[in-house]
Amino acid sequence: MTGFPIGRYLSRMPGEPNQPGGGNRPPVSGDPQREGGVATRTRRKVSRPERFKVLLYNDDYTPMEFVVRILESIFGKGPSAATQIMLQVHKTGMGVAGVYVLEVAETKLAAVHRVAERQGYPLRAGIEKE
Ligand code: TYC
Repeated sequence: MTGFPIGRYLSRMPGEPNQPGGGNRPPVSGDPQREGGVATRTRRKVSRPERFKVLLYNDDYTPMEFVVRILESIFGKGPSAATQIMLQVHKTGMGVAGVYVLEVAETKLAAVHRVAERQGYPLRAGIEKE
């Protein structure tokens, strides 16, 4: 067989087929998490980690080409998307460079400030919960 056997890792409700040692026994009445005294599931939902926007702010001194390069190199945007985001920031004062889990957002924010500072540009960025 080729490919990843994803079906083996899916949790099943009691009474569904393919339970180890189970087959099609009926669920133990009154407790949907149990089958024959064995816990088959501890959570029904996997919570999605919180996400954070990395924002870029406009200023009068940072060159447009530099902002486009940052959007390409740090945020993985293509040339067209990077230009659009840069122009959005230029025209409206702010734009979203990307959305990430907190640790990644913080790392990208630090990278923006590091490269801008190194070039002597006053480019500002921030993080906001989605
Ligand atoms: N306003 C800048 C200029 O005219 C360009 C710019 C765009 C600066 C986006 C910062 O986040 C920014 N050179």
